[in-house]
Amino acid sequence: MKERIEQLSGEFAAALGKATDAKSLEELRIEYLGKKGHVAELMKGLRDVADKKAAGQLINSFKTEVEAKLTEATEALERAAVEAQVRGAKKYNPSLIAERELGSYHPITLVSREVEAVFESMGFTIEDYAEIVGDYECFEALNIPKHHPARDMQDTYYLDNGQLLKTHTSAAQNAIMKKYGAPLRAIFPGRCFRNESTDACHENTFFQMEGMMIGEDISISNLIYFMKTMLSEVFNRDVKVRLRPGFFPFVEPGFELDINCEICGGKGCPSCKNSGWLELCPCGMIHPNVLRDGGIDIEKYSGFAFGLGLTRLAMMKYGVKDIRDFNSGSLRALSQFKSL
Ligand code: FA5
Repeated sequence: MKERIEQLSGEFAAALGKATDAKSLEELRIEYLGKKGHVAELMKGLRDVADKKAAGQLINSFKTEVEAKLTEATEALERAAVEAQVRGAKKYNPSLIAERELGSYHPITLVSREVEAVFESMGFTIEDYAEIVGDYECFEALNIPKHHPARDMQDTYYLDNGQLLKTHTSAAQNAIMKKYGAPLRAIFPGRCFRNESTDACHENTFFQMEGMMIGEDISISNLIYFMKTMLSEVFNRDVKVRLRPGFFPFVEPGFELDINCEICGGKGCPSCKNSGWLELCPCGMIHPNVLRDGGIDIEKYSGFAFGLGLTRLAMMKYGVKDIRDFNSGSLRALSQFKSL
């Protein structure tokens, strides 16, 4: 009996090695485990054996081994079939586990993190702030009283309760001054909204990053130093910028910091409205009224603030010609930032 089982075991192993599909595995199962199969034939042979118990144990362990190996081979075949189907799947099949593509960060997130790292290394904290704010935070606390003509520069979307979608990250200045007092160094990135027509460099929903530094003896030189450091770190080289006077009721003096258009190299194109320059980061020394409203002692402290156009910075850094691509949701465009 023992010799016969050893012989069958060898034959089974050889046949299993050759069985490459479900049909041949099934044939093998019938040949060994079927009603008239080898195991049944061994059982019949028990009649003629003296030590029935030992022989029965041998037959059982052979049967268990055959069953286990057949199950293992069947499962391996099924797994291979599913994997092949997933790889070459043409039709939707809810039972298949689809291969998942890795996502990627949005370019605004990438550029925001870079700027955050630069300012963090210079001792700035990063603050988060609401997108829905009150008229006071967005305008009045920034020295823009009701009916002031400067309100015309930033039309927005109003809610029934009188609140509004913030037009600029400056809307957080007052709350942050009240939260920390002086001295302070903080940046606060955020989404802004404006009710205006869109074009290659204007969106109705875009990102800014506000920065504020308040302390004793803070001057325009500090402001220029921080702006230059941030831009050269983000672009990894010196970039051409120009500083010109700019009017914002919440700073005095105020400046417009423009960047040479990286899309056309300064020749003029739709991305820079054919001027060769793109308004990127208005800034200035914080107006005493704004400091006072924020609870800062204006006899002791002064400070600067800037409002970096993050979405425009991403345009310049990555050479994106049309700002509207960022909100397009087009994976074809956005997946290009995967490797950055
Ligand atoms: C402001 O929003 C001021 N709060 C900035 C500021 C902060 C000035 C602190 C002084 C001190 P402005 O409206 O220019 O300013 O917008 C700032 C930047 O945001 C622009 O230079 C531009 O880069 C970006 N920006 C403004 N409007 C849009 C828009 N519609 N689409 C995309 N980017 C915009």
